[in-house]
Amino acid sequence: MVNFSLEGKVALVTGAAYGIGLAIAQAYAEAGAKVVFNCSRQETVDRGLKAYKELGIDAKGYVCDVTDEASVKDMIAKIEAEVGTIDILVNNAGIIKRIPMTEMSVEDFERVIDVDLVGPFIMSKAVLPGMIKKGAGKIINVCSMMSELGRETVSAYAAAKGGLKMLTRNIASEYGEYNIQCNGIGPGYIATEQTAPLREIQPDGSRHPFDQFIIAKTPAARWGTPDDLKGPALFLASEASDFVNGHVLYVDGGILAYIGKQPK
Ligand code: NAP
Ligand code: GCO
Repeated sequence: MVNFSLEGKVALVTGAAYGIGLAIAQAYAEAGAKVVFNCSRQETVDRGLKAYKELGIDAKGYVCDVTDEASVKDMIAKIEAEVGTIDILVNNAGIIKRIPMTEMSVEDFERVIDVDLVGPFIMSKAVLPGMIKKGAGKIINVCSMMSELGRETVSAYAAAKGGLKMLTRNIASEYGEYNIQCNGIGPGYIATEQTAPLREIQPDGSRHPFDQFIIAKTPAARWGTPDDLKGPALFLASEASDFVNGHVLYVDGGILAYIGKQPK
């Protein structure tokens, strides 16, 4: 029987206090993994610990900014001492700044690149030695529609997520011989706090124009939910995907396949 179990595995999901990361971590816990997570702020870690407790999951949380290599190294050492070698890393932590490029500061551009691209590099570099020593590992990078497509106001985010797709392929290329698989998961438009501004009900009670746009661009005719990521993320973390490497699995309701609803 195909093995989707994560019994005995240690899974680190960055930024998993809520949203997509929490859903992925919940799926891993339900499959038997020991879940650990980190956020850059204590209050977010506390919010996450409360959420895991309410789900009946014994998760451990750490305050760690994925762009701070010294803090990341310290966190990985603590996890290895307190929990065990990390078998599964999900680079989920991410930010977005929606600013027209000509109005975006270099500082804002660089911060998005740091969190969404340099962070996954730092995190992956920190966990790879343990995976090599163990002779197995899974690294899953949370990519995006913007790994494939551009749109107004998200230049930094698209550059980061496009780079993350290629970092995924490079980790797969460089470490595949150690039985380490690195793949991406590419959510479509998912209803989380990050996309809440794009779904705000308008003063006249109508749906946000962008909300209506995404519904028309999605064959499934709906926004995704974090729960839609659970199955694909479990597949990529389990032995079931041991010969899948350097792939980005898009979970987008069909957006990337669809030109958009034609006018009636
Ligand atoms: P979210 O609701 O904004 O949550 C982001 C999480 O990342 C928070 O827990 C946040 O906590 C943490 N975080 C942010 N910066 C961090 C840092 N420097 N170090 C450590 N943790 C950090 O995001 P989401 O919508 O669930 O998205 C999760 C991932 O999926 C992101 O990579 C996003 O780009 C990607 N994605 C989202 C969608 C979507 O439609 N929602 C679609 C495709 C891809 P702190 O602020 O306390 O650090
Ligand atoms: C945006 C959205 C998207 C989603 C996601 C799509 O402003 O276009 O935030 O970028 O977050 O990345 O896959």
